[in-house]
This record gives sequence, C-alpha cells and structure tokens, in this order.
Amino acid sequence: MNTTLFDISPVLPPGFHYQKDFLTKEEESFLINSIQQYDLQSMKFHQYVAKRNVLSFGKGWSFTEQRLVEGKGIPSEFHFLIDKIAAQLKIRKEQIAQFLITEYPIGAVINWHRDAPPFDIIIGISLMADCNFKLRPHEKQKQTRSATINLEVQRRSIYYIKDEAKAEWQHCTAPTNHVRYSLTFRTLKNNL
Ligand SMILES: O=C(O)CCC(=O)C(=O)O
Repeated sequence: MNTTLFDISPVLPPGFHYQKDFLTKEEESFLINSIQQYDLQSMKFHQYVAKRNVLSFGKGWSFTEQRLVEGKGIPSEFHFLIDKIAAQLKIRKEQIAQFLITEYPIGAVINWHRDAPPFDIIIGISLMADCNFKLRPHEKQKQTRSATINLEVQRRSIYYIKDEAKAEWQHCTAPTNHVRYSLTFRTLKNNL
C-alpha cells in the first residue's frame, strides 16, 4: 500500500485546532466572488516585496512601526463568516479585530514566523486550493528535522492557533501548486 505524507494525521501542538469542511461549497464560491471585487496589493515587508497579494481590514500590524494601526471596517459581505467563526470558537464576534485576505499565486509561500505580539487567536480559512502547512518549534535547539509537522490544510477548512501553538511554535506554508486565498482573522490579547 502506498502511503503519502498526509495519510497519517499528525500530532498537532497544544493550542492548534484544525477542522475540514468548515465552509460549504456555496459559501466558498460566494467568498471567492466577493474577494474578486477587491484590488489586492503586493505584500511589502520592510524593503522586501513578497510574491503574495493582500488586503487588510480592521486593526493591522505595521512591521515598520512595530505597532497596531487602524484600518478600514470589515465589509458587510464577510459578516456572515465572522458570525460563523465566533460561533465555532465560542467567542464574541466583536473580538475579531483583524481580517486579512491573502492571495497566493502559484509558487508563493509565507515563510517561517510567529504572529505579531498583540494578537491572541489566529484563525485561518482556505479557499480554492489545499495547502501544505508546516509547524516547527520556535526555539532554535528544538528545530530538528523530525520536529517539523506537516499538515494538509484543505480548501474550505478552518484552523486556529492559540496558547502554546501561538507562543512556542512557528508556522509557514510550502509553495502552492494552485492559486489559493487564505482568510486570516485575529483577536487581540486582553480583548483590547
Ligand atoms: O496561508 C496561511 O494559511 C498562513 C497565513 C499566515 O500565517 C499569516 O497570515 O500570518
């Protein structure tokens, strides 16, 4: 029998939750059509321009100024999704302070990182394509080859990262084979 990397469910770090089929196909199509009405911009990180395109609503993190900045309100077509996420995570919808749309063209990645300090729960929803999502310990000495976890994050799925998975683990995505949208929602620490 052939087994692939993803046949065996990986053991995920405490605080990392994954659920497939969070969205229906109809919800996914509606969201893709909605996103395509907007103009996404290349992601800039200090002097570097990444291959992915982004659009942020609500409170964003300025890498250059290392602080939260206020952005535009979240458009009404995405409100049903905020309600659905809040119900899933058992949080108040007002706690969702940031909504980031990321388009990954073919071959694009997000490199190893932990999320910015003011954020608490990071929620990720995938549209249009699956992705190879990777996790590894933040501490250098623990970053052995066998410590890296590979998770197939399917389109229409949800993952959320909090507690130990947020504080002590880094994540990244492998180059995508198909254009993928990632919807990232973030709550703030202390419900600021
Ligand atoms: O594409 C993804 O699911 C990862 C998104 C992410 O890590 C981020 O926006 O910080």
